[in-house]
Amino acid sequence: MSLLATARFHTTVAALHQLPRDGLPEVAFVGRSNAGKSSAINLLCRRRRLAFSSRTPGRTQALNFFHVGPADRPVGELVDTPGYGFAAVPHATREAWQALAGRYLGSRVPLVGVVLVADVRRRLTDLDRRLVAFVAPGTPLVAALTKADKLNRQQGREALAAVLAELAALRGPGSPSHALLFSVLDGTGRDELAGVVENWLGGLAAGADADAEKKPRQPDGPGA
Ligand SMILES: Nc1nc2c(ncn2[C@@H]2O[C@H](COP(=O)(O)OP(=O)(O)OP(=O)(O)O)[C@@H](O)[C@H]2O)c(=O)[nH]1
Ligand SMILES: [Mg+2]
Repeated sequence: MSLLATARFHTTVAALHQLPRDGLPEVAFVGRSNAGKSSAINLLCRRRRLAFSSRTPGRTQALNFFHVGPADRPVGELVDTPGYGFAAVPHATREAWQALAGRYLGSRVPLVGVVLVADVRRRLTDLDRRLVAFVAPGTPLVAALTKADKLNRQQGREALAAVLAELAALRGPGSPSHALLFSVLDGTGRDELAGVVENWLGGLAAGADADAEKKPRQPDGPGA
């Protein structure tokens, strides 16, 4: 079984002090309200209603954590986050989320990667750019340009190229950034994004080498 197929609900977090303290690597899914974050998590994990997706924007109101890995020994977390940019959310709620998201994305040590989910038809919006600026420079980020089924191939290619260029400019050369087309309707990008997320989480295939220790860092390698 693939690592992501083992995903199950772990916990909901509404304030920073409630964040898990187990140190497991986390991959966060962020993006505008209704962009398709919860749908993307469900497709990656091959589950229908693991993360709740909905036609009602603003449904996800806190950080929802999902464990992956063997049942008795989770090896990582997927984190579904509240969408931003939904006008009907009260101002105070919006401010609270921005404070939570900003501190979470900018300083959370176990955060090993960020999936920015964006509607391919809108590309990146100002709110997405602000979000990208929150992410610590060393944290890798991939933009999943979802609802790719709504565009033809040429339009999709153009959007992808534009977002790749913009991310590179926004984040600078030292910050790993990538983008891909994605669709929950036809499965575009599913395997590529699953590979990226599993790689961030340590590349452990659940079961196979789940008992193996993580390789120690090269003593004289970068970051030693
Ligand atoms: N056509 C199409 N629709 C999609 C795709 N992904 C998501 N949707 C639809 O977009 C709507 C919103 O999806 P969600 O996954 O709930 O979006 P979200 O980003 O989690 O939204 P919030 O939790 O409110 O921030 C739903 O009606 C989904 O069915 C896609 O790839 N293609
Ligand atoms: Mg959601």
